[in-house]
Amino acid sequence: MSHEPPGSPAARLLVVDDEAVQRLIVARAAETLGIAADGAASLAEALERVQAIAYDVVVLDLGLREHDGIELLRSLRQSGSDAAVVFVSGFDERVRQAAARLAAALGLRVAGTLGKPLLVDRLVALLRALPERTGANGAEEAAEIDPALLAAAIDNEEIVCLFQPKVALRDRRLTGVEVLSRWRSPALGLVRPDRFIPLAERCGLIDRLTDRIMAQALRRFRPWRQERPELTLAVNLSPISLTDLSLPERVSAALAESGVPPAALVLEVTEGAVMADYVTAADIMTRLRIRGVKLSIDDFGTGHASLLSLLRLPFSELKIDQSFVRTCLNDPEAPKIIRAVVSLARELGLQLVAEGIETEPVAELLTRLGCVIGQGYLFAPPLSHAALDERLRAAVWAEAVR
Ligand code: G
Ligand code: G
Ligand code: MN
Repeated sequence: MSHEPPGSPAARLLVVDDEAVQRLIVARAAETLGIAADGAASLAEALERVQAIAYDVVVLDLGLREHDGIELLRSLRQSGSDAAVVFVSGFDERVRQAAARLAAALGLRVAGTLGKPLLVDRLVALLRALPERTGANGAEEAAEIDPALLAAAIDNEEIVCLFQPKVALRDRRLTGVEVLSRWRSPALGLVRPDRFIPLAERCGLIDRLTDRIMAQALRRFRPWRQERPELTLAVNLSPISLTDLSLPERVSAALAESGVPPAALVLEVTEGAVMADYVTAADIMTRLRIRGVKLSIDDFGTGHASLLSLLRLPFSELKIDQSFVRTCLNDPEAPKIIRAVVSLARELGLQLVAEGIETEPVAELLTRLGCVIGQGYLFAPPLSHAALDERLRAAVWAEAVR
């Protein structure tokens, strides 16, 4: 319980609990692992400490007097902390799970949850297996790429389209593909979209990039569609694109150029993109729909959109986010949420896609819950056009995925 900065590189833990005995139990457990432990008896004390010291672990009692402990999560995040969080609570498992989800949503690492009375062995096990560091709030991000390099790459077609299959869960039939782009840079190697898309957005290159990706994807897609008229092509849109009133014309031009019918194209947009400038987004989306293009809500359940505002827009598809899919076997809440989304989609006539399916048991549960279409590593990762071509031509799809 000292105020000195850590004298050694050993891990440092903060236990926040209003009961002195609990603080002592946690501190003793930590010390057996060589982890230095500080204690805070109140939220105020904890806030002061996390601003001063970069903790590796915070063990947080959710039932602090007059406070809910959740406030501390926000402060941790704001202070740039990279601490892993362990929740302790006498509340039921649902409350602990909700807190854990909140922390994860805030970008904090969750090490686990513990009930009361505290089982020291469980705590020690959690502390031994702390989740990997993400790098303090992304502060250790890779160096900024020169925008001129990206601009040249766009013109030189260094940005390539990969295609991830969407399949009907019942018979594993291919129903469409989603375009996920990659930058194959001679200078930088393979660059992932989470690195170059935000850069393109900041540097005013995103429209050019989107046009190029769309043109390339449509060109690749055309022969597949001619062979299999039921297939759709999904392209992700940047939120910036939903502020550009010329988007519908640009999309129509790309479609006309490629000879792909508008109904084969699905544009995926996230909740956040829609809510940033709702009126403009609604304008653009309505005009896209009038032109026959389909719209999909991507990463559904992760944004902060008002459900009503979202569902009044002319969407044709809803993609339930990977986070619900991945946890559906372990998190007792997830199947309930999925079932509710299934019935919502059904009522509104939206096609429902479950993303991030990695295992057969997950696919089976989702099918049972009423999901019709799935996407994920179980079926296929994002594939090059040549690889997809091969599998389509060989007609091995349905057998290969089982
Ligand atoms: O496939 P991957 O893990 O690398 O994709 C990471 C993120 O980048 C995803 O959120 C995906 O939607 C986004 N993304 C991938 N390709 C594109 C693209 O061509 N345009 C836009 N706007 N986003 C993309
Ligand atoms: O944000 P969006 O849903 O467009 O992006 C999909 C992202 O998910 C891409 O980065 C893609 O590479 C990734 N992805 C696709 N299938 C799986 C999967 O089964 N598991 C995981 N972890 N990621 C996946
Ligand atoms: Mn997507």
